[in-house]
Amino acid sequence: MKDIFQELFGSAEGMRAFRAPGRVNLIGEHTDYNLGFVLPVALDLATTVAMATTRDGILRIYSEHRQEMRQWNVKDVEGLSPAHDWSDYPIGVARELIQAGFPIQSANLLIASTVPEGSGLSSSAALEVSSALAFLHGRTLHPMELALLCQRAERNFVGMPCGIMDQYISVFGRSSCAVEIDCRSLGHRLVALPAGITFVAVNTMVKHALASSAYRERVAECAAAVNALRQQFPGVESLRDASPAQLAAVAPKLSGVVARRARHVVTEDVRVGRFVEASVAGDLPDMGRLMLESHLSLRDDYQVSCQELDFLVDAAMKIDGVYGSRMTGGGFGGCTVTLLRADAAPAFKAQISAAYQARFNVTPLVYACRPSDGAAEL
Ligand code: GAF
Repeated sequence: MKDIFQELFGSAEGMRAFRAPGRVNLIGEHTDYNLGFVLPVALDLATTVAMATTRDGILRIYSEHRQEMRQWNVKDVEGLSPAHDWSDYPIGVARELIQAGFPIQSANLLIASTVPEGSGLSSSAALEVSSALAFLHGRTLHPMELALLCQRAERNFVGMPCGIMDQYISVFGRSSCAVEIDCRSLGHRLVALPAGITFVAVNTMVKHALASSAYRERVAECAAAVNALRQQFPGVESLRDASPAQLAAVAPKLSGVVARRARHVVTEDVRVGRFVEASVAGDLPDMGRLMLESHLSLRDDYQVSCQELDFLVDAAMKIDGVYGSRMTGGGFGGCTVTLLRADAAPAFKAQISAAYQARFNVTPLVYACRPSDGAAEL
């Protein structure tokens, strides 16, 4: 990275590099903004931002993936409007840092990433968190504040009303464990994964372009369900608080769509708890069943799947050694995650690729999900 930095900016003096991982979510989808539970794993796919301060008053950011350089006067950063491209992530973070009392210095930044974009593996949060660490350049910010600040950047500047899962796991990920996050208390516990198994992500190669507007709609539909629930059960402040029985009681007052959205969230929260118990007990068939139930609920009730994701899940379930499979992330494309015996992974990769290629004439990328640590300086 130092060589590229030197070549791009003429000097790599004082360069420091910061890494933040992408994630795969094992279960608990579209529950984070309903203040429920999620169970992601930080991956060894990560974004690295290298930075060196300069004295010319200019902030330059180069994206290796896009092969694009952007530059701004540092003093203008606070007042910038979104450009609706990749630069909104680091600039959104820079603005939040300024507002939090961390002035942005004149600097050169180089972004490099192995997290595939638009694939449901959280390339956005990896970019936000690694950019924030680069801008901080050794200044300390509490890890929870770091995650929340990056979430604010995405909500306020990028304009995506996301929950906290992606930024949280990018900061707090741990190698060898999944992390169960309580999205209301913002506490977490580490969940050991059974021996002899592995998780594999398969990329439909469909970029989730529809996701942003559909995501917004889902957030609004969940809020509508909470409003109706509250009239009858004043203690319900978010779907996290609603039991299946309470939801059934108000269902006749909800539109069919809103009732289905709420049913997904309420049942998904229950599945996260059961999945964690099954993981601790090493009950692989139960873990697999819960993943499949999650997928069907996302497909039928939450309606955020697509034919490519459904195909991959169905095809995975027919392959030897597979316990369960589901879409992961926001949906409308991106990846599935599959739980399988570790020794079955090579054959799984070959068979799922061949099946997808035969059906869609597209070669899917397949990633071994290796749990990794959260963001840090390299
Ligand atoms: C996206 C969002 F950014 C997350 O906050 C989460 O809601 C996820 O979709 C769905 O579970 O990754």
